[in-house]
Amino acid sequence: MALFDKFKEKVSSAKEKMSDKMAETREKVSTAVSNTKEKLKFTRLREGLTKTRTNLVNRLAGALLPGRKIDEALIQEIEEILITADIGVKTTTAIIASVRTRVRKEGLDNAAELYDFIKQEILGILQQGRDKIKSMADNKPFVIMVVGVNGVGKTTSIGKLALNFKDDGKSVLIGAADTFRAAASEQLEVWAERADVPIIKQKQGADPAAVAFDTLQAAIARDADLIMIDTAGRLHNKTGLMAELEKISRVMKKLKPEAPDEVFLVLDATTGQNAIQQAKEFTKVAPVTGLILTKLDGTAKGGVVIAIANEFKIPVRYIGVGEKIGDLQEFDPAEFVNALFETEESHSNADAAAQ
Ligand SMILES: Nc1nc2c(ncn2[C@@H]2O[C@H](COP(=O)(O)OP(=O)(O)OP(=O)(O)O)[C@@H](O)[C@H]2O)c(=O)[nH]1
Ligand SMILES: [Mg+2]
Repeated sequence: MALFDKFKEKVSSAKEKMSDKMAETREKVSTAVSNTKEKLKFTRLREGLTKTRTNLVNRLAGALLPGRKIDEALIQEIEEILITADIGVKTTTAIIASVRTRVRKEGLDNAAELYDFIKQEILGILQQGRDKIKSMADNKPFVIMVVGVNGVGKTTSIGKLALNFKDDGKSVLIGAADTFRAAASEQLEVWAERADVPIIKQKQGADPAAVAFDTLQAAIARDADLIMIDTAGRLHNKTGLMAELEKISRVMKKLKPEAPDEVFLVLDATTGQNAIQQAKEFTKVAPVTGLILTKLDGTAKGGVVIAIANEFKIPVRYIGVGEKIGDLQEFDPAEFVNALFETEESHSNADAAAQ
């Protein structure tokens, strides 16, 4: 009996050791998977920003050569690079003013020393307004309404976001409140299928506010974490369409007084300064709480993200770096700046500056 008990003890201690080992391995695998995911995400971002890097960062690196003297001609050259990279006159003027102050105060004379300074200035701009980001916790169902002009990427972004949220373990419902354009809800349905999330829709021409109401009602009944409402593309000067957005919000408030919790304005980065104009007009008439910048992969005008963050103090929440479902990334200012500035030139400049 005693022998049997000893044997049992041995087996159970071996089992415990094995399960400890398995837990350890599982943890190692999950850390490795999440590290790989992070690396892949960064690589996609880096690739997506290639054209903007060529247009902005490589030109900056070319001007801020180690040993080059800091003089008026250099400062004007930097100014021109920033403006032509779609950072906008207002934001460029602010960056140049900081550059001048720094040069004067610290008596800098080596151009390479400005490279890192400009990178930090840009990071500071991108970090503005981020303390206003609302938490989704204890706020079920969180209501996100997505607005913007035609073709900027509203529907596509909702599809990609649905997958992001689902991957985070959230239950999502999407509402096809673009009842205006033919085939709009079918397009959203394809995305919903890809992300494997339910969609609430009505026939073309139905009242968008009724679709939004149904979606929120279904989310409450199903105890869903969040809903996203797709809306028809509209111009800020079309009063009927703008009133429609207001009506969607008003109707949803009957079910959840604080709805919509977020209004995301989608802007197409390839339109450069036009995107700034759209943001100006939309923020006048709609309570925009966050921005989604799409199509950064196809453009050298990615500098517009910096201009928009500076002018509107509304946080950029997501950026689109490709057409695939995984290509909408949560915007992280530090990651964005690192991906943008990571060039061969930047390393040689930093090395030279350190010497
Ligand atoms: N390359 C690239 N293409 C994108 C991105 N986001 C959206 N697109 C493309 O932009 C086009 C328009 O996207 P939609 O999502 O239909 O735009 P929308 O704002 O819903 O358009 P309307 O409903 O007509 O107002 C599609 O061909 C998308 O594939 C992106 O980040 N990168
Ligand atoms: Mg659409």
